[in-house]
Amino acid sequence: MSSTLDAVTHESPAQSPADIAATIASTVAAPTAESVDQESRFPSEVIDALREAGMLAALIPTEDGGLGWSLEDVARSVTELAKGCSSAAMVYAMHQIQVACLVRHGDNDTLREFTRRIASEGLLLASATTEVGIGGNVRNSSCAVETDGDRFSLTKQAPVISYGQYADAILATARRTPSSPPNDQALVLCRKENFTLEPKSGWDALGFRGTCSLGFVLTVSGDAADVLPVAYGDISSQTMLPVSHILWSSLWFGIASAASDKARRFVQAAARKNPDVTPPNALRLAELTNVLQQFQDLVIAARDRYMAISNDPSRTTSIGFAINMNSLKVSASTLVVDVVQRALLICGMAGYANHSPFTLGRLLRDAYGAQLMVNNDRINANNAQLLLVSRG
Ligand SMILES: Cc1cc2nc3c(=O)[nH]c(=O)nc-3n(C[C@@H](O)[C@H](O)[C@H](O)COP(=O)(O)OP(=O)(O)OC[C@H]3O[C@@H](n4cnc5c(N)ncnc54)[C@H](O)[C@@H]3O)c2cc1C
Repeated sequence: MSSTLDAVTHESPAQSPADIAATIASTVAAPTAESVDQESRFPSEVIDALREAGMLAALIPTEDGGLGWSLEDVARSVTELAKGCSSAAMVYAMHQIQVACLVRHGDNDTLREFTRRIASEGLLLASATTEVGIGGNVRNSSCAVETDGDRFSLTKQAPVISYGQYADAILATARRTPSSPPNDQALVLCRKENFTLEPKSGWDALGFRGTCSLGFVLTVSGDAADVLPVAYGDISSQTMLPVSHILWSSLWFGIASAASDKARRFVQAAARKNPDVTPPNALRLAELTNVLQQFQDLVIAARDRYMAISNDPSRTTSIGFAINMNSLKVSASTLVVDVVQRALLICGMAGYANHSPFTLGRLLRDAYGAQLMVNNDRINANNAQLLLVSRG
């Protein structure tokens, strides 16, 4: 690994998780972001750097070999990484979402041993929750786990598995048995040595091009202990959904911060050229800053709300909390586009040009993905149902 990173992780132990992530963002992620985007390639340098720093095991308790970081530490790290490369930050965030589920719900010896392997071997986890024919309705599955004695098998038509071919394991949703209804789901640990991925679609997308989110047929068979014992509905409401929405929102805030930073530098450069006049777009920068502040406060408040109750299932499964977490996702995914667009208006052609220090093209393209990662229409439709029975 680079000497810069060694200096961060070994010679400066007092650095905060966000500082370590910021160093990786500026020394590894930012310099490779353009090639990751242009070539639509996996950000392997960044993931290697995170692995080297032990950060793939950030959420794993220290007694199991992890860093024992809090969700706040990881959320701040995701924000910092996104300032350098949103695709790399998304890979990191999606991995941490799966780790959070295993740490909280991987409640048998086999799964706990695998969690320790994530820490000792720096394993990377991916996710297959969406399904062909089901779309983003992730609380329903069509495929089913088939169990025979102490073995299971599963075949899933997955329209998108981000970085699936680079993952050491994939957590997939499925009906718990072939006779289960679509919403009686299990979460299944699919280990690389047990699965095959047959590519079904490529990934040449508008944004998040480095997530390599191809479609696959996932075929897996393994030890039945790799099927998480807890109902997926509980895993989703207590961990997967809140952690996803918090880490994604933290990431989108990082994209917005990077755009805001370009706009600020653009306005300051204009001010330096003509010190006697306040540049007209300084007012737009002030307006952008108001929105960015609102965005940051939204993300921090939601994160703190979850952290305060995350060990209390009676509260994380409440209707009010589900509405809160859904609203966070819809608001943050909309705000990120708003902020980057404002930055574009401020920077003008310098932001519109692809090869300028103020270019905003990649950030804007990445920002538009936010509203589709579980479509906001589906999330609002879910909230609409919940509000019919909410007591406020
Ligand atoms: C960068 C990126 C990475 C991703 N990585 C992964 C991954 O690793 N693993 C994974 O499983 N998935 C992943 N996804 C996909 C997942 O987030 C998508 O939500 C999912 O695939 C649905 O895709 P869709 O938009 O085609 O379908 P839909 O969710 O069906 O949406 C399509 C359209 O149908 C409308 N619609 C359909 N039904 C309803 C309804 N009942 N209520 C409201 N609106 C409805 C929506 O408004 C929308 O306009 C990723 C997506 C992105 C953008």
